[in-house]
Amino acid sequence: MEKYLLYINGEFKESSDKTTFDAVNPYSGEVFAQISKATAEDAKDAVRSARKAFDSGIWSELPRSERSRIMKQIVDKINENAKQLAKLEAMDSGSTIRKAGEDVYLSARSMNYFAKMADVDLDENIEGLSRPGVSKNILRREPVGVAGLIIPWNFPLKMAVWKLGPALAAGCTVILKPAQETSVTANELARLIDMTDMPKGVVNIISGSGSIIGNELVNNADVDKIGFTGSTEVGKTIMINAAGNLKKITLECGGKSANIVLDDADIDMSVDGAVYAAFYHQGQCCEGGTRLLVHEKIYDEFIAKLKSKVSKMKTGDPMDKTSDNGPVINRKQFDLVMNYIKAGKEEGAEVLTGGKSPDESRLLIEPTVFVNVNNKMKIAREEIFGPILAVIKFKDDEEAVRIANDSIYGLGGGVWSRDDARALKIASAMRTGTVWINDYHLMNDRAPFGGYKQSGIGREFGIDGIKEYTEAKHIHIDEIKDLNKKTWYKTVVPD
Ligand code: TAP
Repeated sequence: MEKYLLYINGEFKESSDKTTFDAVNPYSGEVFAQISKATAEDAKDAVRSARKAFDSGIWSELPRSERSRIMKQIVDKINENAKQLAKLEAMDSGSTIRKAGEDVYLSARSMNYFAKMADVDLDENIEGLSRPGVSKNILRREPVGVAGLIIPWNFPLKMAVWKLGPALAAGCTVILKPAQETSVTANELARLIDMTDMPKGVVNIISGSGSIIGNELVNNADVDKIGFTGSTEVGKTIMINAAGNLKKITLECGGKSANIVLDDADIDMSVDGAVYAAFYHQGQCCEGGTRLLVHEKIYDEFIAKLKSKVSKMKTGDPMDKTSDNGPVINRKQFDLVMNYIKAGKEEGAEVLTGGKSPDESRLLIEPTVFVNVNNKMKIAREEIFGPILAVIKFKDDEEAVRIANDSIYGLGGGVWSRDDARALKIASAMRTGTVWINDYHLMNDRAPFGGYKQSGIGREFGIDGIKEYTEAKHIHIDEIKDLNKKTWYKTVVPD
């Protein structure tokens, strides 16, 4: 059986107490790998390694082009190993193999974007400041330092790349901690990175418990920044604990996004889009369109087509290329999702289709659509992270926006309409980080992604995402070299 070790300071090692945990296939229940479980001491060791590497300048002072070249080697390694990575990702996370293949492709694409960005000078000359004509003002973007990167289980490889890419492009050194549920592809990534010219200590990858090693990264004074993706609940804990040395934090947290179908939408297209928005990766998707708002004028036709489409989805073995819906991640998540189905019924919502488990032992849950939902119900307010869609009827655009914004979250959202101007007006009124018009889920490496309200703090992707791993430094250079010509300050007293 494959055994993965901790990757610290360019070396693979057992955890200090030699403990391991199992990688379990959620569909088959099979244990297919063992992973060294880092202790708090190992996490401290990884921080020391990253700190030393950062302070030595082996990465931050490397010419940008060289950092970019090494990051492109990671892209090549991901591409060369795409098939194996996709297979492992599907085995570890329960992702359908179709989605896992796409995830690997997108991971390579995103890393390639960040590799290119590593070679882009983000410094700026600022005009019109201080003493015009006699001073030069430079804005430098310097790496924030050592970054602790903590990620969840739903998109393991993609999340690892989305965190490593901007941090490395900015010149930071890192400690990456994958979720215990899905640590395999991050550990594979450690092996691939080790084959590149990445200097020792720049990238450290350790697996283990969030409350032990994640907590150590958050509390350790030698870590300058935490990049976190996960639940809002843990995000809040991190925010409190990071206050110790006033760490910079980026939090990408939960969501309950509204997907709005207007009365002028192409019905067949928006039905397909609504299914994709809600049930992608068994609904275990932070930006998923889990509240579907449908205009009353098209409601009946739309719902009939939605029922027909969802009831034909194939739930089963994620390794089968024809499966649309695989298992949820673990027993705890299975029970939680089934409890939400129960709660939906108890609150008076009606199951349009689904609602059962075709095979509990394989953690399968049918894609489930609830109708007769109102926005006060639990299934409309709380993030479920499972294949559950809540459909709400609305009468006009104003009401749709009001319902969409009536949420503690603000991560994603969609608008389906043939009228771009009308859709854009609604998109602008939605208090959320991303809105797709006549589409869903599509990420753009150049466009910022992140949450309003309790969906998070900060942004990933694009220049905004890289800036999250930098400190802005202003350097003022005065051109006057003669003391007699200096005027330190001029008091302007109003008459
Ligand atoms: P969490 O339970 O929040 O776990 C996320 C990560 O934090 C895991 O690596 C976890 O470690 C670690 N962790 C747990 N407690 C910690 C602590 N006290 N200090 C530091 N780290 C700690 O989330 P999850 O269940 O894995 O993922 C689902 C959640 O992620 C959903 O709410 C979803 O919306 C959110 N999510 C958000 C986004 C974006 S981009 N906004 C994307 C994907 C997912 P262990 O679990 O290994 O112990």
